[in-house]
Amino acid sequence: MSSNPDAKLDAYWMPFTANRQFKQAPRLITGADGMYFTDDKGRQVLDGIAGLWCVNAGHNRPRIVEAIQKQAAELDFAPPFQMAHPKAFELAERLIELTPAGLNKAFFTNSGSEAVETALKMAIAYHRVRGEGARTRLIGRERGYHGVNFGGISVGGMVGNRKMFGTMLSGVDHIRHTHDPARNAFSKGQPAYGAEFANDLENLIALHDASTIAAVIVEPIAGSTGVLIPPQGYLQRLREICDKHGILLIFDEVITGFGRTGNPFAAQTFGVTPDLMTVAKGLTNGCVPMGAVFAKQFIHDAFMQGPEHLIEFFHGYTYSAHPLACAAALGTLDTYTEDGLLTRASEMQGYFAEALHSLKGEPNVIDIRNMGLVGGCELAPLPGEPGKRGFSVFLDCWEKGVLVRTTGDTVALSPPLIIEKQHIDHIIDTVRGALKRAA
Ligand code: PXG
Ligand code: PLP
Repeated sequence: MSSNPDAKLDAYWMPFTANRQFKQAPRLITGADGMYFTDDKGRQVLDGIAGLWCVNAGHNRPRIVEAIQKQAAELDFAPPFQMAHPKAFELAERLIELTPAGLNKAFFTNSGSEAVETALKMAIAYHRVRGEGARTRLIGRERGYHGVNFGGISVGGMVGNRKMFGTMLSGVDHIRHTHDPARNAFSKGQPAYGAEFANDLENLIALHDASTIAAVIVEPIAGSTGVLIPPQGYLQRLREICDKHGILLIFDEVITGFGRTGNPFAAQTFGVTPDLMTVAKGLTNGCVPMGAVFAKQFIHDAFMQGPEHLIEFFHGYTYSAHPLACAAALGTLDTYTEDGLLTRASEMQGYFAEALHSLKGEPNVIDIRNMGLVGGCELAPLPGEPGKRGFSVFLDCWEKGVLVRTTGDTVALSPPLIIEKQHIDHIIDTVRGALKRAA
């Protein structure tokens, strides 16, 4: 550790980490700039996953750094309940210029997980304020990731995130995931087969009755569970079914938001507009924690009744619209706009897709999936040891100077949107070497 070589590793209980393994051979990052991290040994490591799907503009961007520094000296904190500061309004206005038409109210949180809880509560409360208080059920999807709080793990579909934590929210059900390698393996972009998976929602409506269902939440592209791209027509079908039955559609765009798929939001790429949309990560380029929920006007307006001195929505966080986060987000939006980053993935996706799909035929590669600047390369698991081959590829790439993410036995890539062709080549060559060594 460069700053303090004597620092101990005991006290920090690390999140989503194999703590004992990590502490035997720590991987410590001490700096970052552009496409690269610096580690504690002074090595440059190419960032293949935008930190953790969040540093979309690359690291250490001057606009963002300056915005945060200036804000810290000007206004450290302002209470967000019954009070506000100007940048919160400015940010909301700037954001709704980018969101799909109709999503024109912004509610701020501090993370994707909190954005999800907020959206779920908004959905249930929306029905209630309209006199449909029986609509309390929430529908998620298998292999969904919606953060780690109780609502999110309840609608989520990652077994590891659920099995340890009891019974979670009641009244939640799930539609099937759309991963169908038998029909869709090695699809480029949206797979051709599987729109009919959306009809699962009709089955759940037949079972529970629409009058008990508040909302459906899905990621347009499932990121954390291995980059699952929606089949052609699938999201459209979900939208139709929700409309038919008065059910709100929530898109969780925590990963897909802010340029990942070649448009500001995946809703625009896929041409389907949800009623509520959650974001985080790229909102501040990962620099200060922040999330948000975007709501359609009609949802917001349903709350705006009753005496005007009363609070309409009993929800919010001490740090909602924190001044530092707002400043970071404004600096981030400036950077995205100046560098054309919110559409850059559409320019780079062809090259990225070709490079990624060139891994077909390497040892144990059983599927490759891509959209915009997100990609997944799925490996056959080691017999009886799921996840181990993927993890060894992750460690090998790190040793060779490239940071990738593995989820189970899928290698996930989501590089900063400033990526150039030579970086793509470097990432893919490194993964290729690791795959050969993991054979
Ligand atoms: N929704 C989605 C779709 C996400 O991808 C969250 C909510 C929660 O966001 P916060 O900010 O509370 O972490 C996420 C987060 C991975 C990985 O393994 C993915 C996420 C977080 C950490 C790891 O790929 N996504
Ligand atoms: N726990 C206690 C005891 C609190 O007083 C508060 C907020 O005032 C919270 C939790 C919630 O914290 P936050 O608003 O940062 O989510």
